[in-house]
Amino acid sequence: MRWFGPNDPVSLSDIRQAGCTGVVTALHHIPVGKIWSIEEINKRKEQVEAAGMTWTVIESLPVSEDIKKQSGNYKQHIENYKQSLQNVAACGLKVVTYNFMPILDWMRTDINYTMPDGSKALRFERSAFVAFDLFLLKRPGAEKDYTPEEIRKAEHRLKSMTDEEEETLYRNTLLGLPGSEERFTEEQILAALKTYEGIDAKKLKEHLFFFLQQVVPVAEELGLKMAIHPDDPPYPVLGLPRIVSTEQDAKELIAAAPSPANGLCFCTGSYGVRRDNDLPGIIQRLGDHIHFIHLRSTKRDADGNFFEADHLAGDVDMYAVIKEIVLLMKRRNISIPMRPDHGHQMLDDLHKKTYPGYSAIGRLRGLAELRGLEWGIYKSLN
Ligand code: DNO
Repeated sequence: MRWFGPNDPVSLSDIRQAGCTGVVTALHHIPVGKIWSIEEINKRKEQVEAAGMTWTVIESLPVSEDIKKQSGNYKQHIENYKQSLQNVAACGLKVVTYNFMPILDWMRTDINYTMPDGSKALRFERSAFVAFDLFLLKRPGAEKDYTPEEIRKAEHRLKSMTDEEEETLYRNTLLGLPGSEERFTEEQILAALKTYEGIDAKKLKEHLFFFLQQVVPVAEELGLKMAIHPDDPPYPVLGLPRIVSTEQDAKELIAAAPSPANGLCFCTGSYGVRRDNDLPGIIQRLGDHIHFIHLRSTKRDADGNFFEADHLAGDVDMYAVIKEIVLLMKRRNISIPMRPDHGHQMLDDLHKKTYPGYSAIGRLRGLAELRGLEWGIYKSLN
């Protein structure tokens, strides 16, 4: 399971009782672009080990905005990234997750979507998002990104919202970074968006490939595996390019710096939002480059909305996915780290304050179901 560090309301002991043998975590307190020191890495590692678990997967060693834009201090930041890789390898860590999404990480419009059973899920509602972009954020030029029909629906949606709902939508959409409570102000986000003017998908890919060509040889030498998390949702948002959304994107980034160290965090919840992503097929074709797996399922509809479903429900065929993973692990003769991604807020957790998607009990349910599925498939193949 993921652990956000000492400030996480879910403790290491809770995670261990869920049946986990390891956690994935990161040094969230170190500013993006700065070096992770051996001392800080070891401190975290010792905390995890003292709780009877291991830490081998980092989620995430973040890539700075300067690196994504090739602006300002990006060369220094790449050098710092390489140094951090040296340090994490020296401490015995194995997999480095990162992403290349401009400015924002994952995005949802609703973090309290009530499921029929009373639990709460994360949801992306297209009309609410368009209403946010056009009428709350008032992003210059936003109308160009939407059809007249979408704009009409967004107007209608806005009219149905109370002031409080507007504020909540604003807060949810700009929540940005898992593990932090911070959110962008309107001025900050508009200013940040402006700095991406002139950076289209082609350019952003060039920047990603340049970054990979610098860091992948270092990772390979150190025996580390790099695992890029896909875009969530897997398409452009707020006029920003998104370049890790499809199998084709994944193939291109692997080809840009060919190495066993250059790989993917295969997030079924993110890739799975697109109907054109064939998840079991991606595992078959790109399996040698899958170094870390997030298991989650979403349910989409024809209007472009989706919510996070139960781990074994929704649009992801979890049986087919896990079967491919089990076959892949047999073929490669390794155990690929994986975790239940997100979970519904349920039972006692409904009354607690937790990071959106990362309450304990919903993830425990996901973990239990996924582990059972994996075990059953594994047994049936032996
Ligand atoms: C969301 C997570 C992502 C992921 C980063 C990896 O819950 O899956 O925020 O950690 O994109 O860099």
